[in-house]
Amino acid sequence: MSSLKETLREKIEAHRPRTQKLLKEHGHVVIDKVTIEQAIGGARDVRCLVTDISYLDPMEGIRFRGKTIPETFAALPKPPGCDYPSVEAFWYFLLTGEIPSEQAVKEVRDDFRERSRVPNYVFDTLRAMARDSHPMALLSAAILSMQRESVFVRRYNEGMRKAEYWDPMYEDSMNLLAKLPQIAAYIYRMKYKGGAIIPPEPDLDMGGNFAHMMGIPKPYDDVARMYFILHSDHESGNVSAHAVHLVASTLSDAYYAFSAGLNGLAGPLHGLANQEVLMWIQNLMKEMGGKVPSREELKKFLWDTLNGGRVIPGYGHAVLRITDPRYTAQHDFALKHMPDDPMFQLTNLIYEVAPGVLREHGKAKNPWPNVDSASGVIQWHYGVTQYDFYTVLFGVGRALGTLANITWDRGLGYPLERPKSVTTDMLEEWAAKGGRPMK
Ligand code: CMX
Repeated sequence: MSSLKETLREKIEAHRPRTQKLLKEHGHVVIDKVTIEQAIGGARDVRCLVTDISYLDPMEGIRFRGKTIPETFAALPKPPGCDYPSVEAFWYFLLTGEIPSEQAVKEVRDDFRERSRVPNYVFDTLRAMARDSHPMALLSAAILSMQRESVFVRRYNEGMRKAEYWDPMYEDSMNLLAKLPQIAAYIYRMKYKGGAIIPPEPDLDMGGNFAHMMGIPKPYDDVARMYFILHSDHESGNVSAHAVHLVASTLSDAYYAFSAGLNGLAGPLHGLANQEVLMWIQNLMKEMGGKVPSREELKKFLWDTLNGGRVIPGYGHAVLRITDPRYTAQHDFALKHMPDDPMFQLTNLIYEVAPGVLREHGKAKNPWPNVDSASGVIQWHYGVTQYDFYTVLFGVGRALGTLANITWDRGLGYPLERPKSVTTDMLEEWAAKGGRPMK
């Protein structure tokens, strides 16, 4: 090992106890406006972001524009014969806070259709990438490859006034959203279906068209609508939403910003957890020789995971302290459409056993399932068994919330984001003094 790396290892190991001591003994000490624990611990609960698109209450879950998930599903127009609202209606609602008329939804759908042609170079880019690239890397690269299309960049270079920034951000967001389902479906068919691409069906709504391009019959169109809506937004502090907001705050365009958010979503503590859940369940089934585990066997598997230093994927949350209503919404869908599915039944068994184990383990502040816990099981049921694709579905949905947010960010002239960092020496000095007074 090089002396650089060895020296670095020594430095990190020598530094760790200082950070741990600060957290353990002085975590409550206030420095300016936050505690030492918040400064070191990922800014939990620091109220320093503003959005009106959605709000996450720890004890209730998400509200989109003031509406809970069931209220949102009930209020928005649905395509004929479908149980879930169209993504177009939801996009209108996220952007404006208003329930659109059927005519307004049709206009959004027509607008998306006109913007939906994906440039050929995007497909060339995807095909040129290594076949074993993760689908999230493919999706992020595809988005980035389209940056040259940015209307925002063109208008900015022409000398646009600040009050107009939201307009080309809206245009970029519409252009990106219109193409996203086709790009996602292309990645799926290219990677897992031998490149047998299904062309879009322009007369369908976004959810219907996505199901069609995936090659999966009804009710997968409703699965798509439900997924994209449920995964759209979770206020602004989560990594993907925050990354998009942060990058766009430099006046970077929607392509750069959304690609950055996808890269954050691809982490196992965030969106990739839906893939991890399925891998974890598959490992469990393998260990059980294919049979459904008993409660005791499941309990042991959960403990083995925790004792192996790993997290239980799909459980816990940085803000929520209840079962995630996005989990409940997917559970309700599964109960209606696939009650006898063995994986769904196993998910229910995990729900009965895992919270008790996590409580006994004593670390996770929230022992309840999050959005990622049930989502893979539904995909699996409809034949999408390639679980490394699941986060792409999350990503398509997440575009709705993040793009609505950065359009509003530019509309309200939110500034460049630039929090302040301090050094460990400073923290230790303030800890010794019992705090740093607000200036
Ligand atoms: N299994 C085991 N340990 C867990 C846990 C879980 N499901 N959830 C939290 N913990 C542990 C944390 O790792 C942390 O341990 P350390 O003190 O050793 O670091 C401790 O409990 C406290 O964590 P917390 O305050 O309850 O949770 P955080 O805000 O730090 O992290 C989250 C939140 C989601 C990353 C975490 O619960 C987790 O890792 N869950 C599993 C992965 C997952 O499902 N992620 C998806 C979340 C939803 C999404 O964004 O898509």
